[in-house]
Amino acid sequence: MHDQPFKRISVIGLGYIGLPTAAMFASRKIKVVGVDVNEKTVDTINRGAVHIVEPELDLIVHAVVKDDYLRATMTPEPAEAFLIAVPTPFKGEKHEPDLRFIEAAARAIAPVLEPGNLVILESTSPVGATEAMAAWLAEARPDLSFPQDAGEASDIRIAHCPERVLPGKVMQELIHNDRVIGGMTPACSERAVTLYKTFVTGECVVASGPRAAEMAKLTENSFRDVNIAFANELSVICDELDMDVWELIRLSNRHPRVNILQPGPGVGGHCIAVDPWFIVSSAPEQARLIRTAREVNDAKPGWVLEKVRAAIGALLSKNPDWTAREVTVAIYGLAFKPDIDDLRESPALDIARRIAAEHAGPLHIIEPNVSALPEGLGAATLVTLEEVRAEVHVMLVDHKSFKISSPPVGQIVDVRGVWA
Ligand code: SAJ
Repeated sequence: MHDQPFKRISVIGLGYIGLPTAAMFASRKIKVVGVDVNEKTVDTINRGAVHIVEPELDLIVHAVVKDDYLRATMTPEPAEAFLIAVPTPFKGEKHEPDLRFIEAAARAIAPVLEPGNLVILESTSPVGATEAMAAWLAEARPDLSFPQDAGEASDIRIAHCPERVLPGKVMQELIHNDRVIGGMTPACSERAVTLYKTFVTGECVVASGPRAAEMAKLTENSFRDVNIAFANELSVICDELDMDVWELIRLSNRHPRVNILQPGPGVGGHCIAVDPWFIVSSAPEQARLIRTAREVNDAKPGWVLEKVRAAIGALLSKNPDWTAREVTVAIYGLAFKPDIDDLRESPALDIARRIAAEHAGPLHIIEPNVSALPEGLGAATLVTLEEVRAEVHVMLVDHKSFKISSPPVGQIVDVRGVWA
């Protein structure tokens, strides 16, 4: 029974992870019902279009909707497997995880669950979230048995299988990355492996349980955050010592067991700047390094702003008859990382907004991946590389087109080492 193929699955949450995953199953000729609370998202997908930018996704969604393998709806329907891919933000000053979207998804699918169904939590979650989800489902469906009470004999199988794909490479990484599968019982894991094997060519590695899978995902992103914090701290130390951090990291990385990541304007996106807090909030006394890494990375935009202020100040002291009104500042890049159009949780956008709020002169912004500026940038103008005319140049994101540009004349604040 465990290796019977799935004919109909449902993906709850059609965002950056849910939609590509739904499209991938549908491309393997499985009927997929996508569920989302946003009517516009549902309508867009049912037209065969996409509401997010991810290479290859638009073509695949178009094809699977046209061939009737993927359909979106706002109301859950019966299926053999349910994958929950909803956001897990944090809340409050203590950065505590906010599980309300998981709870809402669980309560939404509970009425349509049938014996033999598999429920997978894909959202990056704090340790214990899968068990909490199982408890919400059991509360809503006392007529069904769940693994927390019935073990291997349960009507419903439950597992945590965290997504681990990199924005910009989602469609390839979904297929090729290994998956960590944390079932609540061995039978739950086995059923989940059968599901993912539909399209995953990487290994499906079975963890001891959902808690191990939850913690593994948080650990992966914390590992990266700590490494980036190390690079960001080195960049601040090198600035103090008047040294070139890019040369330093290049030289150190020639050691066979050293691999330092790159400093930048701070850490953005919806994962690496969030997930480490889930570890900190479950073990606040013990997670000292992980917390400090978060603080180091979160402090970087403020440090960059100070550098911009100093560059404007240096220019004004060289030209005593100028005021800040005569100084044009150019900002290179707003996205949260290179070569994407995603501006959400972007430290570059945060820095640009803070400059816009306090600088009296013109602001030029070069962001080749967007066609209009987001709000909060005052009277800033979106210009091309060729159009920039500025006295202060602030390099924040190393987009491909910037890397081949020659260093401009004027005061330079380059936090990506593009013109170094
Ligand atoms: N960054 C640096 N220096 C670096 C690398 C990254 O400053 O050397 C910055 C980026 O500019 C960006 C942030 O870190 O602001 C995060 O970017 P990223 O490319 O490291 O990661 P994400 O957030 O796009 O995706 C991560 C991935 N996790 C790991 O690589 C361990 C991805 O595999 C996860 O699936 C994703 O988080 C997620 O959804 O959790």
